[in-house]
Amino acid sequence: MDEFDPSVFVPLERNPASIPPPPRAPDAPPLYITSLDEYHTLWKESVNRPEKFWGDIARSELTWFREFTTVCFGRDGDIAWFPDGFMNIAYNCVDRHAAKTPTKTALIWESDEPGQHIHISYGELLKQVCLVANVLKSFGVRKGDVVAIYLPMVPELVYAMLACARIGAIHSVVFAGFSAEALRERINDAKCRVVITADQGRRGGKTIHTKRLVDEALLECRSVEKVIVFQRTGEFSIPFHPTRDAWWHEEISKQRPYCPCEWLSAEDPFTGAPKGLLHTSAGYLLCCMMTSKYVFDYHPESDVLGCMVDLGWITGASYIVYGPLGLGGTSLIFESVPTYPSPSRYWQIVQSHHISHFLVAPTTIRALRRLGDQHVEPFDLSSLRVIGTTGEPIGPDAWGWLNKKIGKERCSVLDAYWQTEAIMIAPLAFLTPTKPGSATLPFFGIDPAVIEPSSGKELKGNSVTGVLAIKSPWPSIARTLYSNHSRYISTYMRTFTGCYFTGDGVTRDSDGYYWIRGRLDDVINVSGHRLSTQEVESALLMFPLCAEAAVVGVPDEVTGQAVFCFVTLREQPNAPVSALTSRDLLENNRTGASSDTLLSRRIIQALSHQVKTAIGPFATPKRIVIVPELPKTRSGKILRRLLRIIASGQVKTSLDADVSKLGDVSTLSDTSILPILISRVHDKA
Ligand code: 6R9
Repeated sequence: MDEFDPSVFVPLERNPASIPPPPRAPDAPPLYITSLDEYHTLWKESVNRPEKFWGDIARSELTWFREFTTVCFGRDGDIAWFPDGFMNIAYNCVDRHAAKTPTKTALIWESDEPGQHIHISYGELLKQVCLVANVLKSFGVRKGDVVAIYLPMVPELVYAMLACARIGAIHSVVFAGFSAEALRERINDAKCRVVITADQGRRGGKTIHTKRLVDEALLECRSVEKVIVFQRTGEFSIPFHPTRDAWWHEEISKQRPYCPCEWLSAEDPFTGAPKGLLHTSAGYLLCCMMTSKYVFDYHPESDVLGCMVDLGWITGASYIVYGPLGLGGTSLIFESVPTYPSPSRYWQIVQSHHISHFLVAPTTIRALRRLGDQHVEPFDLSSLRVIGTTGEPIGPDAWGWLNKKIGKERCSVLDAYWQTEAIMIAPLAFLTPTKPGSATLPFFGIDPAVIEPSSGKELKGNSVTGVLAIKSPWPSIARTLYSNHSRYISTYMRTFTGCYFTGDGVTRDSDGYYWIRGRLDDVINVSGHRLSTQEVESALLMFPLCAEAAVVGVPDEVTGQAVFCFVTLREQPNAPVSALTSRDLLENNRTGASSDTLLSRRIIQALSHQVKTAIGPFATPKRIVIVPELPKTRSGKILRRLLRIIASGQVKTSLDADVSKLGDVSTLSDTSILPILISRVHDKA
């Protein structure tokens, strides 16, 4: 950890006063937790007496086939929660609600084409899940088998996930925009015997040849015996392998619509999450439900949760499926993209489906904000109560836009920090005073420690910066890395003895609020000064024209490493560079016209000055390149690894041989950006 010097994060003079939560509408359902004092009392209990705290909650919130007698067993990464209890996730998410409220809407599906949507009741959901579960059983899928699901965002994807949970199979959901190669890798890693897919997908008005990609992937997947094909578009000319492939609709027509639930141990694995992490049944479900309830103040009787992310990302699994359905609420599944057919699509959906809870990745919000307020203004967003972002720091500017333009200053706007591995730090809606840019206070069961990286000692008290670790065990922590427990222990549990290591830098400010400072591997060493890329990005983002920024370190003969910045610009600037219009800039940017124009030069100078004054002359960027988009994963994380290689000049052309130097680009959401990035770097180098 000696690469990391916490003094690079200088947050304290930027420790703003907290903003009180907005007043609650008179007709809003009552808060679960009514005061900050109550939160503090419960939080203390959750970390001081975790067995009592989680035991009580697990008993009251989950339905058990056989109730546990032991709450927690083991320590330091080798941990089991409720180990002698038996339950089933699908039973908890479907059956128990179908019995009580069979006609209540469980899922709203909004298709790629606006206006086309369906409502699926709990009764119908139970039937569909059972049918798929029986199909899987008929193909020999048993408890512990891994099923790959490569479907577009259709209700059948949720049926398939819950069908797996019902029979104890482990689902590996692969985003249907991933390449054949990425799919193949995931299938082979988990040795899947069955793949569930669709003939084609529709996304943003375009057709995706899903089945064709599966066929390509399966050329080198020995383990797969069956491919179940859901007919999304009904395009019959898709290739069909007579013995291996089976139509979804034909197979379910052979099955009865009830399938008994497998009794699963609370500790049975149920999802192989991305990153190869394994979650177990009861702990994971419980925490999805509890965060939906307490962080988002989600009331299943009346609220509609619209979590606008892919189901292949843990956030989608947790807040499209397991959180809201575990509580018996209504959840939206969205097939399209936020800009189809126009950048108003989200707001249209909020209006027409009366979304109360809107969750999204900050990157999407920054992109929409960049396109201008005119796309938001005509819509009635009065159904919204809570807006949540996760996955990346949201930053005060984008937070402010969400608060003002979307939430109209009457919604709780929450920045939730968590990882695939665990659920961790977030404000409680309508309760925790917010500081834009801070994830605020820990969730129940999370006892954060700020660790001094070189000594590994805990930094007690407030106004400290270091590495974020978690001291106490809690139920939703991922239990292992698939087939590699020793790596799991060494990555997460051994770095700082007795603590779970997050890999993120953190500041606990003078009020005890947590500020996530970015991944520790994103640190640049300029002439011995260690800089966090996030710090430079925040400085760039303070410049009004800058929409997004990604900063990487490149080798430099003099300084060791130098700061290299990629930025995108806003469409509707309210900028001090008054001579420039946003159109000029974007046009200049899009057409690929030489970036060496007066316009871009002036912006680049201003941005450079911004960094210099905000951080110090040593941080002055070596290069700032204006680009139309940044390379991101589906969940909106900037792939700095690719930018680092491109910025260092190792990739000179867009020819295959050169691009292959970038390594695995399968998680990139849009590869068409790569040639543009490469040429922009070489434009002026
Ligand atoms: C849910 C998810 C985890 C990493 C995490 C951190 C970053 C997530 C954040 C945040 C700042 C937030 N991260 N939420 N950084 N503020 N509110 O994203 O899981 O894909 O595993 O990523 O994302 O760096 O360590 P995952």
